Amino acid sequence: MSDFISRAFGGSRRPPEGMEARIPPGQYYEAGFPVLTAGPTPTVETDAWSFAIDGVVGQQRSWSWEEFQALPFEDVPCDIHCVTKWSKLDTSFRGVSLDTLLGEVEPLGAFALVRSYGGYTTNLALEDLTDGKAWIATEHEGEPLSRDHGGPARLLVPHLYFWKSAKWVAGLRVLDSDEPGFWESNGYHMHGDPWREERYWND
Ligand SMILES: Nc1nc2c(c(=O)[nH]1)N[C@H]1C(S)=C(S)[C@@H](COP(=O)(O)O)O[C@H]1N2
Ligand SMILES: [Mo]
Repeated sequence: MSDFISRAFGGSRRPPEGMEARIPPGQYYEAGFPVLTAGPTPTVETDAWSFAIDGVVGQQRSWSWEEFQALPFEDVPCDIHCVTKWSKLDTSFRGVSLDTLLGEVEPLGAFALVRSYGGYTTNLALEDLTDGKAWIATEHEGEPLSRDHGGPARLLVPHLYFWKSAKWVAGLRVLDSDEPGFWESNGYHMHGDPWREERYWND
């Protein structure tokens, strides 16, 4: 009966047939695109936006919006997984690979603390940001990224829980050691692999 009701209202939490294996343990299928933001949604105009890499690097660098547009963009088809248990399959973004950006600064440390306009931070190992695993995305499904979803630009790291994909991204600092960001200081896992259910500190 409850299954009938959820189907009747289009709210089935079951993935379409054949896609079950793409839902990590403990997650459910979400057809929409929920918005999850801790705190207010910042307004970031493209002419005031820049992306900067500093910290332990050979040379620090920043890109204005205009400079960023001249970089090579890639289409990124992907599945995304939020720690609040929804997974969205077969979505797509367009952005610049972190390989391109980090390739211009000569990183000397193995970790990064990513920062956003508005103050959000999250930490990642550089090995989770390189080799075609992470992008600075400015489009979602062919449209400019909406403000709610982090526009004008967000980090996209589809292989980790989506809290690592910082919205309204402003830059990253390369570090010698792994330092917790906002959620990681509040009980969430330092790494966040959805296939290993790395949700909280002791997972
Ligand atoms: N700047 C910023 N980035 C953020 C967050 C946030 O609160 N602020 N929330 C994170 C969390 S917990 C998730 S699940 C995703 C949600 O992205 P969405 O709102 O586009 O679905 O953004 C992540 N990036
Ligand atoms: Mo999340």
